Order: sequence, then C-alpha cells, then structure tokens
Amino acid sequence: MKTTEFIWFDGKLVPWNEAQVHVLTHSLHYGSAVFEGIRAYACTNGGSAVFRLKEHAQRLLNSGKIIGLTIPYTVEELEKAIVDTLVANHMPDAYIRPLSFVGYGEMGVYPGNNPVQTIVAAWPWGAYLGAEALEKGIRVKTSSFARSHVNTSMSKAKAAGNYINSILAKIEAKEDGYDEAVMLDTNGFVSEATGENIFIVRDGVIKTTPWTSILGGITRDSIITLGRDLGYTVKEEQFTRDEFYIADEAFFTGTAAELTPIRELDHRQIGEGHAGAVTKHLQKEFFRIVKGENPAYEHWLHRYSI
Ligand code: PPE
Repeated sequence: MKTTEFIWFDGKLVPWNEAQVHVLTHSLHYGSAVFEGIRAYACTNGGSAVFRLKEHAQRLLNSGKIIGLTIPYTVEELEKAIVDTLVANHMPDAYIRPLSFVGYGEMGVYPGNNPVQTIVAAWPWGAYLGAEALEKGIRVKTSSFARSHVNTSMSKAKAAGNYINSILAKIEAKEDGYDEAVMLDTNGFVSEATGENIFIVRDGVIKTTPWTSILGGITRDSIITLGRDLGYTVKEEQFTRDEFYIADEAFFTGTAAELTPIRELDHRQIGEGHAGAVTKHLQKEFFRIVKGENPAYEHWLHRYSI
C-alpha cells in the first residue's frame, strides 16, 4: 500500500512505522473493533473537502455503541483528529481510516477493562474496483454466503468482525472470476455487497435495499437524497435477485467504490451492459458535489487547506 508520514494514535501524530500494537491486542483476536472509511477530495475551485465528515464521525460512535465499545471522543474531537491527520500528511485528497479497538490487557472474549484505543490513518486510494470500473461497470455474482441475519451480527455497526462475512464472499467472487459479490439476506432478498450498498433502476424508478441487514451507507444516503433532488422516484424497498436480473441499470455505492456501475450479474447482462443514463447522471452529479462544484450541497463538505 501507499504509506504516508503520520498516523494519529490516541491523540498524538506518530510516524507511520511506529503506529504499532501488541500481538495480544483483544481486537486482533476477536474482531472487537469499529472503523470508518471516509474520502477527502481536492476541490475544483481550490482547497480540499472531507465528504460528510460529521456523519462518518457520528457513525463511528454509533458503531461503538452498538458493539459495546465506548470511544472516549466527541464528534468534534474526531473531526479535528481527521483533519489534523490530513494536514500533517499534506494530503489534498485521501482515503481516511479511523479505527477504534480494544487493546492489550486481559485475554478472553469479555473485553473487560482493556483500553479502548483509536487511530486515524490516511493514504491515497484510487478507484476501489479498478480504474475502468467507474466507467465501464463490473461483473458480479450472487454469493453462496448469506449476509448475516439481522440478529446475528449487528450490520448497522461498521465492526471489524462483521467483515469475515464480507471476506468469505469476496474471496469466492474473485476466485470465480468476478469483481464483487452480491449478498442476499437470510430471507433471500438482495442485501448489500462486501463493501458497498446496492441500487437498481427499472422503468425510471430507483430502488435500494431498506436499512435492514445492511450498513447504512453514507454514499447510499447521499444518492437517495441526490436522486430525489434530481426528480427521480427513489424507493427503499426489498427486491429479489430475479428483479435485479431484469433491471435496466444497477450500481454499487460506497466511500471506496464511490458510484460503480454493474454490467453483469450471474452471467445476465444488466440493461445494455454498460453504465446506463440514470447511473451516469447520478455519478456525474455525485462527483461534482464531492469536488465542491455544487453550492447546494456545500453543507456536506468539511473544507480544509493544507
Ligand atoms: N456496506 C458495507 C458492508 C460497507 O463496508 C460499506 C463501506 C458500505 C456498505 C457503504 O458505506 P459508505 O461508505 O458509508 O457509503 N465500505 C468501506 C470499506 C471498504 C474496504 O474495502 O475497506 C468503504 O467504502 O470505505
């Protein structure tokens, strides 16, 4: 991976190579960590902006609350830690990874009085699903692994342990020659991908999975709002894989994946087999917003300069 100079670690900026923990760190053994993925973009008219920083900081705290991990910072303190990390590393754009975890102390599933530690790292991360994906779209398969039942893993928490389910599906999809996996919930409805939310478009109507077995994606929320503002009907409604097969268009949303079109699911071409008109429209407007080109969405941007 591409490294940077500093990582924010429990309130201090430390050199990248010195941001280390003990091998008996609780979260390394039991997945008891929560994290965020955030992007900052260089803006067209100068300066930079972190996209929806407040919502990401709040989601980190919410994830902690869900899994019983008390993060000793406020939203504002987390926002400052993130901006300080970007400035210290002179980064006009970045992928940002805050992580709170249960540190070294007692072993055993019960986290007890082990310390809760927090880091913020940032590094350059290009198109998550490949350079061509954003334009041409990707090939995906329905996973043989179901997304966890709503009462098994707490999917609304962006918790490290939840990602075993994602890793299983991702390895299977890649080994079978696909770019990404579509996961179904335990009732058989389309849930989400290993690190993205899912949207389909049919007869001009945009549909996405309701906030049930999925992570409440901040990109998902942005696209729902943007779609409605642009005059589209956007429904949060369950749908099945066969409805997905006959969609005119489909795409993934996520901080890392941004808005990635899907051109094929389970060897069925989706629509015309490339990014459709609605997808392209949303993608174009999304990128204008994150780069500070649309004043109507300025409230989603946390401006900073390096
Ligand atoms: N679902 C899952 C399971 C998920 O991990 C993500 C983000 C989303 C939905 C979309 O959420 P949002 O980024 O708020 O729109 N996945 C992160 C991790 C990717 C990784 O490989 O690491 C991300 O995109 O940052």
